[in-house]
Amino acid sequence: MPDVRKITIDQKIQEANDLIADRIREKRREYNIPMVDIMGSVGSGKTSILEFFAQKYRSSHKILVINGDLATDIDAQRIGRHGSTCLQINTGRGCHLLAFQIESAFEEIDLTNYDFIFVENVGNLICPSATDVGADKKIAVTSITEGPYVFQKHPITFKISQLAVLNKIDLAPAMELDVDSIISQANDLYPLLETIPTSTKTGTGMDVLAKRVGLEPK
Ligand SMILES: Nc1nc2c(ncn2[C@@H]2O[C@H](COP(=O)(O)OP(=O)(O)O)[C@@H](O)[C@H]2O)c(=O)[nH]1
Ligand SMILES: [Mg+2]
Repeated sequence: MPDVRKITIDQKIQEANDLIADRIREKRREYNIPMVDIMGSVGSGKTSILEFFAQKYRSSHKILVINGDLATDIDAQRIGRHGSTCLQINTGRGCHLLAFQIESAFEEIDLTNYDFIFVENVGNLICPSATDVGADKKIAVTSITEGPYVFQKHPITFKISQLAVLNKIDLAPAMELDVDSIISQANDLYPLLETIPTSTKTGTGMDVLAKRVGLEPK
């Protein structure tokens, strides 16, 4: 009889990650700082949303952004210009952030200086959904320029998200797409998920989004 053993490394790595994610949540509870993990394809508007918030809430909130990117610090630089602190994590080939990277980022800063943390995860709508980075909420951002099928094609991502964003609605006429019908399609597919239509260019929906993520005006 051959000695064949199945070693579930993936599960162990996942368990180790989840322990760190719980530790992150515990630490944030101590400091009373909410944290939101923003997922979405490259170009959907994640950084633009964070720039909008950094600018709008710069005098009322102390926002920390942790940016995941394969190789550059372009997004951190963009957001940093609006006054938020940004910590850049380059993942190389890693298609999503891991909890230990967030925990290491926390070691670089004094958490008492912040009252809200955003994580901009690595740009894609698949891998980040599988990993807990210790946030309170995961938000899935898609945009009208990605076409009408994104909600259908990413069931896991939208099922595990607490909130979804359909960004770039100002471009709906150019895309010949109807925002209401995409939103109602999303509502039919994921009845428990709220999908907020936004445009970072016109500001449409951005106040609703801020409220839902917990960035209340102080
Ligand atoms: N027309 C339009 N362009 C947008 C909107 N939001 C972002 N963009 C543009 O889309 C491009 C990608 O946005 P970015 O925030 O870098 O996306 P990310 O890769 O998800 O972080 C940039 O050129 C933005 O100016 C929007 O609501 N409307
Ligand atoms: Mg970005």
